[in-house]
Amino acid sequence: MDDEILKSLSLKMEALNIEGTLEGVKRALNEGIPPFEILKNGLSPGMDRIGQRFERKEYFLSELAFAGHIMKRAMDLLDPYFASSHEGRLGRFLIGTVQGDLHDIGKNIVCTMLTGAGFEVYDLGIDVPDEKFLKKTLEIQPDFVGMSSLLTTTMLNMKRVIKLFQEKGIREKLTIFVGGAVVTQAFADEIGADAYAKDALECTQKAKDWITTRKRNLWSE
Ligand code: B1M
Repeated sequence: MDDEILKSLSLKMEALNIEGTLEGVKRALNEGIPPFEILKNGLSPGMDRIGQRFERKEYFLSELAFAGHIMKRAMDLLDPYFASSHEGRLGRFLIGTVQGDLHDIGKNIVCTMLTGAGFEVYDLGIDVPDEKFLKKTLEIQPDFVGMSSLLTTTMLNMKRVIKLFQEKGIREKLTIFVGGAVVTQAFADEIGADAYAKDALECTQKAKDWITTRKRNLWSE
């Protein structure tokens, strides 16, 4: 039954049927399907197929943009569920989408889930220049810096930011997370990030694990 509801939701999303998608999300919530399941097995597969149709030139940029709009409206329905737990302040997490990249839906979900889990999140938004990551890092001294990238053309900008932190002598004070559709564990290792997360749930879980095992503020050392 859940599978059917989620399959139907993904097809509504793929067809860019905004009313059907929002109704599908509400129906899934009413049926008690966990919000992250709705995202992972309903909305995201629909988005993936939209991307594939874009590659096959069946959809164009206007459709991609509309898909982004539908997804944001769907997330308005899911966000309250992600933000519902309060575990206190776990640590400070600075995050942004790297320079040249305008995709923010996944990054925003990561922000919502981290906030819901009890992290203090500072979101720099999209198309964030390296210097802006550095400036805010020096200002707020976060435990974590997270970078998101969805384009093969922008993923290497993550490496540049890490290099900048190294040059300024603050790399070791930070736990650096990277993620986004094109990023892999191998790439994270290659550029010297501390952690890769495939989705918002894994990012939140890994950040929690990290903070509970480390238990100290590296900026005060
Ligand atoms: Co774009 N786009 N897009 N797009 N777009 C992709 C990414 C693409 C894969 C589509 C395709 O061709 N199949 C392709 C990239 C190919 C590549 O580089 N390998 C692509 C392209 C080519 C482009 C343009 C270049 C198109 C053009 O202009 N010709 C252009 C680039 C603009 C730019 O950024 N400079 C472009 C533009 C756009 C829109 C602006 C129209 C719109 C984005 C709207 C917005 O974000 N506000 C858009 C959309 C909607 C997509 C697709 C269809 C959907 C992205 C999305 O929101 N997914 C996408 C295809 C796809 O990804 N399947 C595509 C849903 C979201 C929940 O998933 O963002 O992956 P995701 O986030 C996940 C995880 O990745 C992870 O957690 C999230 C969920 O739990 N995660 C992290 C994300 N960040 C993390 C950070 C972490 C940890 C985990 O730690 C810090």
